[in-house]
Amino acid sequence: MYKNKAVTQWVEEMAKLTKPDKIVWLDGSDEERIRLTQEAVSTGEIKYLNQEKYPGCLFHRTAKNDVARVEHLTFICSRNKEDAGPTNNWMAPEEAYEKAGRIFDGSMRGRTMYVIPYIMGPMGSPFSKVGIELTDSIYVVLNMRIMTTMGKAAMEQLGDSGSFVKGLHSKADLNPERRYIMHFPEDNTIWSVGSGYGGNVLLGKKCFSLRIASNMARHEGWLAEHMLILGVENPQGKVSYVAAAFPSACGKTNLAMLVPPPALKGYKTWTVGDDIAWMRIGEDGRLWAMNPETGFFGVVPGTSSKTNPNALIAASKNTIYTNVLEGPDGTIWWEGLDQEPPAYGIDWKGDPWTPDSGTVGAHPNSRFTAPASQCPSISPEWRNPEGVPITALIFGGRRAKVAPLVYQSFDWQHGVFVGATIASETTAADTGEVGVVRRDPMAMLPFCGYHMGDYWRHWLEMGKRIPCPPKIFHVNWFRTNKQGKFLWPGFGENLRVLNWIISRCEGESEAVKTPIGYIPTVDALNLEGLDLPAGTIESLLSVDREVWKEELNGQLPFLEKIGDKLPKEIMDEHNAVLNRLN
Ligand code: GTP
Ligand code: SPV
Ligand code: MN
Repeated sequence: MYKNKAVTQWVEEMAKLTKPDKIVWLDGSDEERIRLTQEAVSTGEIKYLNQEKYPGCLFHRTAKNDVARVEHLTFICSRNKEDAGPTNNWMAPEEAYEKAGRIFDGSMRGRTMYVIPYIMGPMGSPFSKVGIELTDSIYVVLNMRIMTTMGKAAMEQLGDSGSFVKGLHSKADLNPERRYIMHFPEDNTIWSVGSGYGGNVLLGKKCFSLRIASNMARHEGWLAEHMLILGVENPQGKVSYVAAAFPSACGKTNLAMLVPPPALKGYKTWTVGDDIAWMRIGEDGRLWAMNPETGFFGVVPGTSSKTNPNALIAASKNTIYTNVLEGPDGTIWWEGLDQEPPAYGIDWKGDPWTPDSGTVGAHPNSRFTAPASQCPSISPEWRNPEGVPITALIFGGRRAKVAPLVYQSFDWQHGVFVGATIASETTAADTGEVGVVRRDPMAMLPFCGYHMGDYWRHWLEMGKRIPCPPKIFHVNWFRTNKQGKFLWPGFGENLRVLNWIISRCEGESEAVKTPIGYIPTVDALNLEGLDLPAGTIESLLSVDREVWKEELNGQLPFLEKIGDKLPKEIMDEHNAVLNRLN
């Protein structure tokens, strides 16, 4: 079946390096899934959850020093350092191959190497791309089965072409001192070693679909973005699609699965994707977005029947749970679930836990891997090979102060500036410190595989090439009051903001022009049935001139860091806001 010469040669070469006991080529069949699951269960790598309560669900705990992406160990290994830019770690390709190669050398001894051919994007779509991941982890195989179209279908799509992304992964000894996530954009190659955590090892996701794909997109004239894709159907049955970029653990999955509040009668929402969007200019001159993944690798804590019922249903069967609290009798629990915690359990570290332990049971970055097809709100268009046409692009972040609930940019160039300067408080999705405000342009700081200045230039050029570009907005669900409580109820109620955004694109709703952009008038937002304390909406929509001047000042060190490649247009927009404020 696997006659592809380029693939076999490369697999042989990698096997020579890693020295597995055997090589297993995966076909993606159910028989194969069952066999591998049983094998991983027999070694203790994964556990079956209570099959009556959670049919088809599995549980896995990663090493306690291996529970999130590791930005400080992630490298872009372009030939020229300049091409990785000032926001990425860089290593010369020869040095990187050598350094990681030493860890890969013999790392699969006594283990099996699994060959996972996979497609990012719908099978047969001209926009889909093939990758092959070699791994010594069954956990990775089982996750890739959910997150991508893998096996025979992918080899068929590849045919005898040599055009595929080469991904090599080994857990090696899971030593954080010997852990690297290396990207070689000029070779379409990813080498990941020493980790077993999703974002570091499911190579189709961030490594391929963002870091490598952003490089391809730049040269081929499209966009690979850290964006959810959502359709909003109005009571007349018209569906408008938005794509939104928020930094990791800042609400993409939640917005993608939004359930309309009862007060907004007749509205429906349709999930197309929750993390990644590949976007191209369509024949009709609009921007079309496609979700390259087939599953959700979602944050578990905070997921409840109140916040995200669709995620709970999507993850109720055939799902892999990683680093949640393990309760008695094959049950699980996490912080924020609307169910009492068990009287005792085993926490994410593998230690005994009770509700009185004073520590969290589930890691804040514990994750579910669930098939997208199981989501009740999954869009009928989610596998459309062309994708869906985008009406609005939305940027956002976690800002306790400063940013209003929503504002609209004046035009594409201003919108690119808004995206380029988004800032957010850091979360548990990376191993670094949590809660520090950092600039995270387009929510791509950890995922842009090339120079940030060139990336902004690419965005600016795309704007000139799209005949009917989407309008660009900014949202912030996380503004707090003096007591530190969220002012906006968020979750399903965010539809009220989306409706304003969509009607702005249709030229229908009211806004006030402010120095930072268009902000809704209080009456333009439909707040029917929402019981907010007096003055809340005014605070949410307020822009403090002095605070914004500070914000602009705070952008300068980051903009300076971009150096010579900082597009003049970005600085022009920065100065224009400053002038409007003065
Ligand atoms: P990644 O998978 O890391 O890219 O994260 P994500 O952007 O998909 O974030 P996700 O939707 O998983 O949300 C992360 C956290 O933000 C969860 O704890 C949510 O409960 C919380 N959150 C999401 N939406 C809202 C909102 O509208 N308001 C508030 N207050 N919290 C929210
Ligand atoms: C993110 O951190 O943005 C994620 C999770 O979606 S990971 O796959 O770890 O990157
Ligand atoms: Mn993400």
